[in-house]
Formats: sequence, C-alpha cells, structure tokens
Amino acid sequence: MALNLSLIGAPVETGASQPGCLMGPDALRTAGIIDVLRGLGYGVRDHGNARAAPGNGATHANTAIRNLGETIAWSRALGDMGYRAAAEGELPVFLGGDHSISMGSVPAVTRHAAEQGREQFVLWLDAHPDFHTLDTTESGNLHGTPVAYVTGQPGFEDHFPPLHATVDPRNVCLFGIRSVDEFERENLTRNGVSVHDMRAIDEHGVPSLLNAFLERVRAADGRLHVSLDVDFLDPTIAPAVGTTVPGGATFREAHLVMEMLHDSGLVTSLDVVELNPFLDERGRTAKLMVDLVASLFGKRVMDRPTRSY
Ligand code: EXY
Ligand code: MN
Ligand code: MN
Ligand code: MN
Repeated sequence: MALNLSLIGAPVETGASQPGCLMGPDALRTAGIIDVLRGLGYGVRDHGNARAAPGNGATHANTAIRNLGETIAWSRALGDMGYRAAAEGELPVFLGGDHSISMGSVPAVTRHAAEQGREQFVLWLDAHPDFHTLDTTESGNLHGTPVAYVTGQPGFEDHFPPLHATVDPRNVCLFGIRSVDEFERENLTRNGVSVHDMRAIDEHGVPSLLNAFLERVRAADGRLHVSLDVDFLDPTIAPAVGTTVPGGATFREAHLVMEMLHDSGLVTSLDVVELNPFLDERGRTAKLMVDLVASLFGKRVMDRPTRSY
C-alpha cells in the first residue's frame, strides 16, 4: 500500500433519496479519521471538501431521475481530483457523500490504472448492486447507478463524462448484496459480474469468497478500488444510512473483510459512502466507519481497545 493517503471530501447527496449525506465527510473527520490514519503511520493529505460546478439543468427521457445535472457536475469534479491524487502516487480515500460519488472516484482511478497498463478491479461492499442505468432506474436516485456507469453500460454516454477506460464487469465483485431489482438481477448475470450475496457469505464465510477474488486481482497484477457503503453493515450496528436492509454484515464480518484487505496489500483506492449523520445515534455509525477504515489500513485486533459504539 502507498504510504501517502489523499482524503477527498465529497459532500454529495444529489444521488440519494433523503438529505443528510452532505454531512458525511465532516462526520468522518469529527469521528477522528485523520488522527487514526496518521496514528497508523500514514502521511495524510486532507484536500478538504470538493466543490462542483452548478448543475447544468440536464434532463432525461426517464423523468424519474433526480438531480441529473448536479450529479454529473460532481462526477466531473471528483473524477478530476481523484485522478490527480492517483497520478501523484497517493492512495485516494473518497469521503462521501452518497454512492453517486463513485461515478467520479472509480473513473478517476480506472483512468490512472489504464495509463499504467494495469487492470482495474472493484470490490463493492453494499446491500445493493447499484447496477441501474439511466433508462432502468425507477426510483430515479442516481446512487443506484454507479456500477452500471463505470462498467460502460449503455445510456450514460450522452450525459455523464466520457470514460477514459471502463472497468471490465468481470472484475467487479459485489459483496454483501441482499436487495436486488429485477433488471439488475438479469443484467448482472449477463455481464458476468461476481455477486456474493449474504446467503453466500452465510454459507461459505468471508474468507473463502474474498480470498478467491483477491487472488484474481493479484494474478492480474491489478489495482483494487474498494467501495464501502454503510448499508453493507447490518442496520443494528450502523443505523446512519437512508437505505437500511436487514441481514447485513456483522461487526466481525466487516472487520474481517477490512483486515484481509489490509493483509493482501492490494488496495489502491477507497470510497466510504452513504453515511447520513442526520440518522446517526451519537455518532456511533461514523465511529464504526472510521474503525473499519482503520482495520483496512492495518489496525489489528490486538491493537484494539474494548469500546462500545
Ligand atoms: N435499487 C434501488 C434503487 O435503484 O433505488 C436502491 C438503490 C440504493 C442504492 C444505495 C446506495 O446503495
Ligand atoms: Mn451503494
Ligand atoms: Mn447500498
Ligand atoms: Mn440517454
């Protein structure tokens, strides 16, 4: 792992159904993310909160879509910032913001990977596949679309920034999934996306499923982007998200994923998304997210004081 981390605040809520994710980056800072990462020995450059140009009023034939122009502007701004951080050799950590921020973060790192002749892989830790296109989303919430955009599914090209490189859908691993819409189900299979739903995690456990994916990344000498949605976690431990789905990852399952990612040495960029501090209980979800990030960057069980959230 690179030793210098670039924190990019992405105060975005245009892709979500309810307001609050705008406060996500500041809540993660308040929960101590910078000190925690510095304490683990990393150089941390906090770029503060990004800003986007005003939305251009873009519209789409699918009139359910909300905040299209604003979300396009965010994807452009974050794409530029993220690319610069990656090109400077830093490891970008995108602090969301709703999951539409990945329409900037993933294209940014994928562009950099392509320029290096490296293959980009994506581990998507989420209750949802986020695989709708602009034409298929019924809710109109664009946080349900980033995996489709970054893998080059049709219909985004007239609207969102052109992709310098797409992510091969077979290099995407969806992990923790438990809420899938009909269109997504069919299209995920057709595109060869790896889907490890909660049933698979119950049955096989985190290690065998995750190790198989990490081995593929290693064999390809790939770069690995991790996108961590708060709703990957069970709502009983992480209530601060607008899209809770019962039956999510437990505290230890989530930490184990992070610990294994750290041990792999493969992670080259990270999103922390969907934290809605307005829905939190005394900051417990924000603190848990920071603790999970700490595990990903090397904090071990033996270093961990007993603490309640
Ligand atoms: N599939 C549903 C929709 O398109 O509205 C739910 C999407 C929720 C997306 C959250 C961020 O992961
Ligand atoms: Mn998501
Ligand atoms: Mn989700
Ligand atoms: Mn179109």
